[in-house]
Amino acid sequence: MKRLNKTAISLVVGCMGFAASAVWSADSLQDVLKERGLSQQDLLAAAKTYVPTGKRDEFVAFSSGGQSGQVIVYAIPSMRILKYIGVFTPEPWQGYGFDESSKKVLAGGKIDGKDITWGDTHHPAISETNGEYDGQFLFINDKANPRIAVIDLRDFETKQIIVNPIFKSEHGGTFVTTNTEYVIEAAQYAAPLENKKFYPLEEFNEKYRGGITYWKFDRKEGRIDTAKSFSLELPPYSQDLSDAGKGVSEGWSFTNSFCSERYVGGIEKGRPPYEAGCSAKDTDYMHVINWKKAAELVAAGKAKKINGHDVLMMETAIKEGVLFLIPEPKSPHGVDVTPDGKNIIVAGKLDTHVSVYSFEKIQAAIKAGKFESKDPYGIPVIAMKDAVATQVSLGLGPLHTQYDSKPCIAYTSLYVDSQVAKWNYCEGKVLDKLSVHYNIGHLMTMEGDSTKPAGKYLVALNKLAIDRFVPVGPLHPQNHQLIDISGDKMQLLYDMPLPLGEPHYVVAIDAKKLKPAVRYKVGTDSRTDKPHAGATKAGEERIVKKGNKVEVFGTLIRSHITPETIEVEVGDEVTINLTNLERAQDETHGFTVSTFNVHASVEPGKTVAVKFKADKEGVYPYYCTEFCSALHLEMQGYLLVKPKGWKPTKTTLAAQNYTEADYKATLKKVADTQVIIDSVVAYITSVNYKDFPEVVAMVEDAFDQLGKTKDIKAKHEAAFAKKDWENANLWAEQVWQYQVKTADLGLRAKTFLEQNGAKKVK
Ligand code: K7E
Ligand code: CUA
Repeated sequence: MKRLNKTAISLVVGCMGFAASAVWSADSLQDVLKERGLSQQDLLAAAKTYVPTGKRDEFVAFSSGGQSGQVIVYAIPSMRILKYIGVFTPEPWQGYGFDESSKKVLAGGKIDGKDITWGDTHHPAISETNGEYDGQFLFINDKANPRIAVIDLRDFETKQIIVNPIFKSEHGGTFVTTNTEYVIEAAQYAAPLENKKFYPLEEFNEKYRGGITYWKFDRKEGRIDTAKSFSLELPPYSQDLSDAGKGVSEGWSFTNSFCSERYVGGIEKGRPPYEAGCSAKDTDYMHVINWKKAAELVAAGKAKKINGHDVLMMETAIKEGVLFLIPEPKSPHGVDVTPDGKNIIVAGKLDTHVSVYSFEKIQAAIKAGKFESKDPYGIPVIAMKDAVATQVSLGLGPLHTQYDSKPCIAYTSLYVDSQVAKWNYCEGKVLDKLSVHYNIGHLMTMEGDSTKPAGKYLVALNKLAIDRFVPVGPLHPQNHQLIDISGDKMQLLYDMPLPLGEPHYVVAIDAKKLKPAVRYKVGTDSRTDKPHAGATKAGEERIVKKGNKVEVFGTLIRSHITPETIEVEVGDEVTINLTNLERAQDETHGFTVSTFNVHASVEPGKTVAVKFKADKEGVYPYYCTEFCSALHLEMQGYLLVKPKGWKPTKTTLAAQNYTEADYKATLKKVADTQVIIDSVVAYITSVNYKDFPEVVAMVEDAFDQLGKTKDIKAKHEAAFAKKDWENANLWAEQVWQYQVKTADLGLRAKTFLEQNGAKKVK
């Protein structure tokens, strides 16, 4: 921040007309401000968010993509979008849902045997170690079709989707326990827990249930272990958000509810709607759960199997003292445990107050057996006065709370007021309010739900954008607003339109904690993290035909696909395995075959398979879909689907007319290019390039490319000896192609070294 502030100050000083150095004269800056109608405040905000080319952001945010079923990755403070991660929904660019391995991941999300190709994602969560973000995994839920996904942050790919075996919808997920032992998922709309079981709404109180699932996360495998996961049966109160205890409250979890009235609306039956009946009472219930003890009870065999899944029934949970309720005012939404785990902050949507619950008081009441009543299911209810430390009136429609790096400081979103309230939960004091645009839902501070919030910035996730952006039709973009929270007063910095919605929650991590890979180990199946059965080494490309099954073992490297012709018979089942042999950073190749609805994104080292039935005779070009090199367009081939029993009548390809002069001209081009390569190599080896791992990788890759010219040189010389000008010329051209790739890499390495202060070595 210090650095940014300094930049900002010098810019402001510059625009005030003092002598300014360098390229931007005071006049021109002044002109720009005037021309664009910008204030000094705007300029300061711009300076705090602008990240110049080549520089990187400080935090990385993972936003729910709402109904898109994806995750949106963006950077803070620039708010530049970095990636969309396909999660519950196919994502064509990444081949997600168009290649075999990713189809399997998506198939994990099938419900009752049917594909569900959208998701209502709400709450992403980053894996934690000792309550701090560790940057290894990301989890996210699907509210509509109760599912959870696991994303590995080594490659930002979705690895697993699992379906909740007993819920029909959910909301209070995903939230992780302190060491990511469990991923919490709470139900939303009550329904019978048994699958495909009908009970009439008249039996709502008896047969409909809510619940919470604790998904066991196996960190070593990087997957949820469904067999070791369990749920807790809960009353048919609409369970809402959850949070895991930390510090003193570790081992416990907290889940809100609304509509604890258990109201069943029905305008068509003359009954007032849900919204009336579900907000009639002054309070709903917070569920307080000792998950550690619940897990022990399940391990001791005290759970009941429902749909093959361990469920700890309410009766057992009550008897064993793992489940309690506390009233909370009125239609609560967010429940957020403070970084030290001592307090739980709850906001009631229809109440101006936030309530600060004390974990210590809750424990004292439980120990003393001090309960004010029992709910209709026999769950002990702790009196609010025995659990609440303080209540603070913040404004209309308080929803969610996040924490600052400064002790006792919290930020709460005020939906109705369209404001963010900054307040002190230890002293119960409001400190500042800032208007946002408009109707804020969640808000998020950097690592703000961990035990070590990083402060600095806050993002307001506004439900409405209304007038903020150039109109794009009745469906507006979402508006994420960046707010500077480093000072006493909050400062609005930036409006980011998000074109994918509706995002509910977002989490942001210090960028330095993320350690994503730049390439895969050659032959990796990225969706299983294991070697791919179709992995192929250079020179071992082949086409294997067994009956009507054709399997291609191919490779990709700039700028060709091997094989370049695939011949099958109509009706054959075709599997094309492709391994990207590149080692250079960002040398991704894409792959598709015309009209067969397959696509693969093959990053360096990855192996991907696409599969389809060649059910129509014809000629289908295939090609690389990523602009990977100068000869990218030539990275092509033909799938020939022949009629059964077809015999060729013509056996030679159309001839070209190359001459000796063509061959000589190509040789000259080769020699000239070699001069460039030699000079680049001379530069690189004259400096300490070995101190730059990025350059070492590029140099290795460059020599790989150049190494291939040896055999090919032998081929053009052999053709030359036979006066076969066509082959002599074409093989010489191929030598040149490898040289071009070598030179390209070499020049990139040279530029990198020059820009990063490489030093001469003797
Ligand atoms: Cu939209 Cu957390 Cu699902 Cu609140 S939730 S706003
Ligand atoms: Cu490979 Cu384009």
